[in-house]
Amino acid sequence: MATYAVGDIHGQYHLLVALLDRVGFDFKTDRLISVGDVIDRGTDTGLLLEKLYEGSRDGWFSAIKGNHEELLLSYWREPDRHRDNYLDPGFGGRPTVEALEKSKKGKKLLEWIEAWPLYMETDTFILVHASLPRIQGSRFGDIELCPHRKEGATGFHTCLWARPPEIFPSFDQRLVISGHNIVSRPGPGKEGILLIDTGAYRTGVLTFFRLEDHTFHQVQGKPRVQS
Ligand SMILES: [Mn+2]
Repeated sequence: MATYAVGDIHGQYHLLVALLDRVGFDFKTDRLISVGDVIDRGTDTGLLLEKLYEGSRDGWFSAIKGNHEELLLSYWREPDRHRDNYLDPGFGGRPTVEALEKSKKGKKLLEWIEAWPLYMETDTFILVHASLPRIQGSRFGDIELCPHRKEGATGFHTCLWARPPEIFPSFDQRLVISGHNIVSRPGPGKEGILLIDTGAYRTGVLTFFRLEDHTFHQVQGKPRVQS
């Protein structure tokens, strides 16, 4: 039995399938946790979401939210307000919207994504898409702050949008595992933070980190993105 954290997938279904195969993933006993940004950019976002939704019902898949999931949900609630940002080709929301509109399960998939938490924790790890908040010493711990921490007028959530140098380790010595900030080699970008997003949608490299033995597993292929 193994638990894998996977970096930002961004619709690269074929890379995920190849990597699950490479590690010999056992769908009965192994677990896969996404650090967010499952959707957008990739042409196969719809297929990916349907498979992972089944995976969550079967118990082998779970995910935390990324900034792309947050903006999708904002767009769904207030399309006029968020259309330009979400559907901007640089952000890549269009294939997700098209897939959800086409899918019979569209509404179910959205409700499922809405239920993804902002972070997950174990005795030794904390998974958060971008970063834990910087504040410490309040009556909340750093993790408890995550759902509450908003920045300024933009409303951007630190846990989902933070960029270096504004990324912070846990204050309780647990290892933080994050995506969002692309690295060419996965590993500790800064003490106490493990960055595992290898930019699959543009590099074709998707990365798993196995929690039990701290090993990295990768596959390289051709990215499939909407042109
Ligand atoms: Mn991100």
